[in-house]
Amino acid sequence: MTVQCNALKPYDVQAAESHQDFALDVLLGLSRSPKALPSKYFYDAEGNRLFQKIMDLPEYYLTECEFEIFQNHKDRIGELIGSDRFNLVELGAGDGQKTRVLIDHFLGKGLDFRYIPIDICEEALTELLQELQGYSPPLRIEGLVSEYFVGLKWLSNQIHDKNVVLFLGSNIGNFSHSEARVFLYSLWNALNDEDYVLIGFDLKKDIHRLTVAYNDSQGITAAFNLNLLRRINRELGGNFDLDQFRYYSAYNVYSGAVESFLISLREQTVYVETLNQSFSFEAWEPVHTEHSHKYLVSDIAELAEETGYEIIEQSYDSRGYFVDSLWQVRKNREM
Ligand code: AVI
Repeated sequence: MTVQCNALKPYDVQAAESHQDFALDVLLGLSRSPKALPSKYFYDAEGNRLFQKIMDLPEYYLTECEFEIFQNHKDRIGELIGSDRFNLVELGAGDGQKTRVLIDHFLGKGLDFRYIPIDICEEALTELLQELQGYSPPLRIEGLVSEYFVGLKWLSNQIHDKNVVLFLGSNIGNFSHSEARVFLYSLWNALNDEDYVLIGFDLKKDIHRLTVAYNDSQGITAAFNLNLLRRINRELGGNFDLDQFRYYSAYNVYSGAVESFLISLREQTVYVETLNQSFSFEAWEPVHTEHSHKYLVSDIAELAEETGYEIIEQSYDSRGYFVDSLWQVRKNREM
């Protein structure tokens, strides 16, 4: 097994850069009105641990839906992807649990591939690589600690290989519609004609089901959001008092997203040492932390068409809550 974390640049360089990016994004996010912090910073080691717990919650249906889809449609997905040698690239791999259903199946069918998980969280990726070490037949694997867009740079160098890119678990939902378009078009640019992309979309559904999924009874989702303030305290020398903020989330029918916030419970000032800056909060002032967009089937068709892909297959779970959509890159030809 080759374990190659951070093939693009030495880790300390990238770590220093991402620390600076974090500081800058916190400065920008807390200086603007309304205040907002990017959800990509949820995923430090503790955030990742909390997200694993969210995926096991009974209310958070998304994970079990995608498991069911892979169990029931792995044959078809394997057949469509074909028998040529390929790179199985996973953007935002996390703990890779669901992907293992596909990996096991592909290995069992004798498909010739190497697995390249890419994730922003080094701890999660290291754990995943360790867990996959004992595979028999051996799995060829190379991990990359990076953000999606750095991952795309790596992909754009794989010009002689067939690539199959996994973007699962409704990660696409954390982009706005315009960000999703830019991301998918950048992915298209980095890929070769006829490469595949498998994307997990959470579909629009009963609003109660959506609301409950992001307001679990154990308060794990609240802790997941509040951990972002704890991360600012630890990494940037902030003095947020977590008891003075409350998690709030609701589905917005106009934006089609579950929108999450941390609300300041009183008038307060927070100092962040690395930024040498104080930020004032009014009582009940919200800080936007995340949007989780939900899709109509027609939105998916439009998105594929606009960004240069052909939809090959849509695989649904039995409740019709979630779809894994297999797309193929189309270049240099009329569709
Ligand atoms: C990672 N992402 C798809 C999750 C979502 O559903 O938006 C993150 C999450 N936020 C709260 N619960 C789960």
